[in-house]
Amino acid sequence: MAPVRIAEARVIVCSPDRNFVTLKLTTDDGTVGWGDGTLNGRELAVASYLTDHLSPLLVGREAGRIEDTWQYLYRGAYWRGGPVGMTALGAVDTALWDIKAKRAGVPLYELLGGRSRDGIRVYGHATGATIPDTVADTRRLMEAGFSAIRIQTDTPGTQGAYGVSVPGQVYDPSAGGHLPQETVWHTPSYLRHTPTLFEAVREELGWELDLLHDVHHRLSPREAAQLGRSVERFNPFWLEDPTPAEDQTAYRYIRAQTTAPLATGEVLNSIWGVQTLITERLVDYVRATVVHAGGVTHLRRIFDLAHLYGVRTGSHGATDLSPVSLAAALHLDLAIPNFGIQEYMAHTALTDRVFPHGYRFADGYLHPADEPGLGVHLDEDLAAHHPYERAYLPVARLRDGTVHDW
Ligand code: CS2
Ligand code: MG
Repeated sequence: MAPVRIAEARVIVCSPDRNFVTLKLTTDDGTVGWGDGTLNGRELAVASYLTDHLSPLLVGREAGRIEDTWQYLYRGAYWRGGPVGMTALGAVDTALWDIKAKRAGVPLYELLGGRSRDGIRVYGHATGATIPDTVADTRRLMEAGFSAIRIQTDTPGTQGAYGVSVPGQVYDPSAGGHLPQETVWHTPSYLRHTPTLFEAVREELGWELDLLHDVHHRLSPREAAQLGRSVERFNPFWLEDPTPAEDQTAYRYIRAQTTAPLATGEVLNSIWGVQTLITERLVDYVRATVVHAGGVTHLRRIFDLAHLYGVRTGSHGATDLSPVSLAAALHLDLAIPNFGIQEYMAHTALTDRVFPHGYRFADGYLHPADEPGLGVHLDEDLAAHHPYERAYLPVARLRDGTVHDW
């Protein structure tokens, strides 16, 4: 029987409330596979990498040779890795796994070892301009069924602390317009304020709830150690990205100074980028994702390495990762032995309409679709009504104007 081959590779860039890059692979027997290629603020770089460089290599290839295609595109680039290349490769890999599962007539998780759990525990996002606002938002999410909640609040003395959304709106830091929004950051204010946020939530809502917090790359190792020590008594589930993640050895210092659990990896895109963090047990959770870390194939490798060292998963799942990426993440999360938790920042209703999907939220858990493949697709007719709009992530500056990590 002749192998099924890729007949068409198409990239759709659309903006249903925010920009997404989606790869559609179609085989010569008509099977369609979908992949997310969204890189927030640099979307068109991935779209071009896919359209201008990878698509000509994909048409005619056997769709079932996923590993061979991964190695061919990764090593064949010579200039391997990096966020753009690994996001493009992630889109191809995810689409090929979608095709393979559809042709096998099973949900993707069945090809990844089957269910290791019934559902995927997720964490929600409580935000507020003030601590009372964040406490109230945390209570709202508890009542919605979340047992793990990330808490973020504005910090007096700063302008635009990370993670605080406009009340009633889905959090999305990418502002439209022709230049990035600029925010003002002040670390001493943040180090003073954050423990009081944890204290207020614990006092008001108790100790059962798992509390997460995203530092978002903004501290030095010493400052991160100080923050860790100051919140240890509130039993955090994790402190995320305490320092810029690419300096993996900074975590040696932080780890030695505090028992606060640590999580990082959302901006890292290969097993080599998390190798030290995992093999030296410098983190408790690795946050790499399907879309930015080379797809299902490579992310599984990262998770298996993490399993060897007692590190659990906690994949990134913000609104700038499309429902295609989230759907794929859920299948992997369902099968791996060292699942920790999955980030779930619900998309807007419009995004959900443009990306019809079968995954569903219930009582603090997400459940992947049980249909063959990923259980998600892009409604191309609807998507065509929402064209790309240039958008950037913000840039942070210190009070003296120095550019800082946003
Ligand atoms: C954040 C993200 O969800 C998170 O943990 O770090 O919201 C991140 O800021 C965005 O994905 C950047 O595009
Ligand atoms: Mg984060």
